[in-house]
Amino acid sequence: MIPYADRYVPDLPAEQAAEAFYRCLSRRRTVREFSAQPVSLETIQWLVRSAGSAPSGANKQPWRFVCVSDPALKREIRLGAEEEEQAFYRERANAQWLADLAPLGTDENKSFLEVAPWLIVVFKLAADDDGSQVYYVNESIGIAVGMLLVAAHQAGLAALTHTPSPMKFLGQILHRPENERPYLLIPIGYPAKDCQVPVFATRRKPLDQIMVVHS
Ligand code: IYR
Repeated sequence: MIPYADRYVPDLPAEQAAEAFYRCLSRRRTVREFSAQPVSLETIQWLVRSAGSAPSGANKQPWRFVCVSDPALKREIRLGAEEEEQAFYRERANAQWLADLAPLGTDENKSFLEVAPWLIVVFKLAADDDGSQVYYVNESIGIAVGMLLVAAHQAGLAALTHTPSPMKFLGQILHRPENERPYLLIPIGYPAKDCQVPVFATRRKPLDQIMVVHS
């Protein structure tokens, strides 16, 4: 053990620091219309470092963030995703699911996969690279992705948590080893200048519906 000497201490009292962060974070929107404006590799590296600082079961860090800006690969990924999404919208989704998605205006066209300057393809490790066990993988990687989204937001970037299903094609296109399973596909970039977001997605449940207090 070592002393926790570099603890982050905000300039503000906890209530104000917490509120200020909420005011920033509550302006995050999931975006499907990206600008082609480039984002540097250095920026993406900082985002992935933030994600990689997440807590994980036994600190196994059971994740890999495959970052793609190569246009040919982005195109392949788009074509793979659109193939699955065509099947989803035409056959796999039931009527209720399609009704729930209607306010988002989504369909099988996934042009954002080519427009966004970066695609971060998140893989979860079913075993560590040396074959050893990993723990609480879903919890760990979910936290890491949350931290990635927050890091992108505070850098002024927008992201989309995209889940073409099934996602097997991602491992094939990116030649990932057997222990890596696709988890999420995250286009990242600046929002398009005339970017629209669904008003439906801005409606957050009020605190009394998401919070129970015993004090
Ligand atoms: N994966 C599809 C469908 C989709 C499903 C849910 I649940 C969403 O919140 C959004 C979309 C697509 O990306 O279009």
